[in-house]
Amino acid sequence: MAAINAVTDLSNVGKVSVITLNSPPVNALSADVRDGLAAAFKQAGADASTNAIVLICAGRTFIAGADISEFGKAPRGASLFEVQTSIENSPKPVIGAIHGTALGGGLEVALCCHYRVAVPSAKCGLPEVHLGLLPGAGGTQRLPRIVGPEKALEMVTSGSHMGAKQCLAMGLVDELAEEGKLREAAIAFAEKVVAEKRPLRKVRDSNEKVEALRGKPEVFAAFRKANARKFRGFMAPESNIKCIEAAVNLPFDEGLKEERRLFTELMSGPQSAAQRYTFFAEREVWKIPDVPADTPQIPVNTVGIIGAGTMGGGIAMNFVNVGIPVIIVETTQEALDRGMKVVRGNYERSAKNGRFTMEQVEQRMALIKPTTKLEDIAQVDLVIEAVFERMEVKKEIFTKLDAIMKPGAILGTNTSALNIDEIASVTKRPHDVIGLHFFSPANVMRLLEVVRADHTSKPVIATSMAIAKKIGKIAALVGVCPGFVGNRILAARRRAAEQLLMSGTMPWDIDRVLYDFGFPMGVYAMSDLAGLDLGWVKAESKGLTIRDRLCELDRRGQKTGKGWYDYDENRNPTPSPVTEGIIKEFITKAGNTPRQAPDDEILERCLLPMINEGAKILAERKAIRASDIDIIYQAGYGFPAYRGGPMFYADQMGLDKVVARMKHYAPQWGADFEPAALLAELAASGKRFQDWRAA
Ligand code: TC6
Repeated sequence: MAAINAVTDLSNVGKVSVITLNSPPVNALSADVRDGLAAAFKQAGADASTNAIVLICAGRTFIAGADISEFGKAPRGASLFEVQTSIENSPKPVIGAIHGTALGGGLEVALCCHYRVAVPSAKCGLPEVHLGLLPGAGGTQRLPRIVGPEKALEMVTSGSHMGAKQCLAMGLVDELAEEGKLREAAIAFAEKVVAEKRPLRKVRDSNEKVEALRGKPEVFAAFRKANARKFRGFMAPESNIKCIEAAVNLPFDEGLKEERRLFTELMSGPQSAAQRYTFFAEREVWKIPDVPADTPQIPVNTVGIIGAGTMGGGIAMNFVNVGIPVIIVETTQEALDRGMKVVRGNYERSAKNGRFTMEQVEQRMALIKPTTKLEDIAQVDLVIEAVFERMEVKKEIFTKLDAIMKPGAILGTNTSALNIDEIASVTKRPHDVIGLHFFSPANVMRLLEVVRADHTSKPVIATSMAIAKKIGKIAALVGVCPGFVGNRILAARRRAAEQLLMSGTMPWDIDRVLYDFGFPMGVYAMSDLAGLDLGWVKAESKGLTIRDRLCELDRRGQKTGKGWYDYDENRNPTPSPVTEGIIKEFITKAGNTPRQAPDDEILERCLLPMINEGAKILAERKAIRASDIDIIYQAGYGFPAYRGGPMFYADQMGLDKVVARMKHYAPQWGADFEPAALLAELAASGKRFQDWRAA
């Protein structure tokens, strides 16, 4: 085997040249890889002793795409286009040998090979849309020529990974190889191609499938319409669709030009910058500076959950979904039965929607053991308390847990706001106590805030993060403070919205601006969904707040058909004159002169306090890094992915401008607009949140 460069080897097996890439972790198309490929194809093409070429990768995967960390930097080395051209125009047949994942630029390279062989576990896809991009190396022009424009539309706009068998059926792969025998199979396939004198098949020349859709714009119109809600606010899906349209309507080279134009537009825009940032943020969030990856973990084979309410039931589903048995405890048989019925109902609904079979529903239900005896959970490895938010109740439960749980069990609480140090203080093992803050509905929402208390041990933290990954969540480690990270920032936005309301801006105007910004719903629509009566006690209500008055009128949200908004029978909201009347009364009583804030002011006054609160959280070390806050906001609160999160949004705005706008509002709107020390400091030194790390 001859080394072409540090990441590329070339060897001959009989009459086949084998080019092997080895650039861990994922063989991304870095400058070195491109240089290596360009040189290797040149050398193999000129080698008179071989008549075919196999391209294969070492390590866990085929090429997983362009090197995302190179985006936005000055170009170096051979271009991807050069590499692709040398493959496609090779005088000898080139066979791509795929294992792991052929993604993005990786699949685009494979599409330039004349043939493709894959192991059954391999996956192919064009996930660029998740990075706010489109496959900019011919993928949008070649893919529809193989799989057809309709399937290509679906693949490029969803970014989904297709299994090898599916790829074989679609013609994306020509042959499946036995698992673990890819190299031999690809070489044998190459020999067969030569023996049978098969042509140097170029995908670019195959026009039948794209031409079949020419003159049928209605197919694209229908696709756009069917996906309008899913694509709302994102630029990349529309650009991907336009590229497939170009593949259908233009000759190949013209289509490539259009693809390049749209790719460049996306690459230089703010959305892709946010989505690329998110890609790395989602990986960084698992890394905890003082809890290294080799921290010992506690095996978690059984879980106990206290409370069979909406939260407890939803949490239980996460574990049984991955085959971990759960014991769920309630105080009364009725509450237990009710909770189990809700869980069963959720599963049966999924079965009805075809997500799994009734047999699987029964298998999952069989993994949940309901009980009214707390002692039944004494031997579980992890217990999660999910009862209502009262400190006395939580303390009572943790005192009991301390008495009965086996040594070393992890004691988790799902509190969303209470002081976990105080809860832990009633036990003799505060090092085993941790917050596991799931978001409702717990079986659906991706986010888990893992809350580290003063004495939580490192193995307990490492295990909690690992278990979160196992159950498919994205976890962020946060510290104890009121509301932790997510709800604390949400409270800041809520205070800002209340100020807007009390100065004459109506809830539906605030919500409209937040929705247009990209949130799935605004402050008041969310309050209607959650129920205005959360924490409201009828007997104690004295009509002192707008919420009291609304609840007193039984305007308790969607569930009573009215809240901040009025709802029709399909739960469509309309602004409510009753709510407006009550708000105006309160404004008058407070002596305020009503003024409708313009949209840009509404947005700034909602977002700036969130950013400021985020800065305080970082300074207090309640979050490890700004990008963790952004992950929390995307995964738990619907912050639009194409804006990155509140902290990235601030970075993009420029922290000096953030500070200037806050100072503009501070004299009138108070403390939430006084720039936090860290924010002021970063702004003054021209720095960004994303570069800040705790000293
Ligand atoms: C494209 O191709 C555009 C082409 C047009 C050109 C004109 N670049 O996810 P993991 C790193 S766009 C750089 O934990 P897994 C990752 O940061 C690209 N780095 O592993 C992590 O680093 P860390 C289209 C990358 O086994 C490490 O590798 N392709 C890239 O759970 C391991 O990653 C994609 O969007 C990259 N492309 O999943 C695919 N990929 O250890 C993106 C990964 O320092 N990648 N890294 O934290 C993936 O979806 C997954 O990484 C995976 C492996 C499925 C390949």
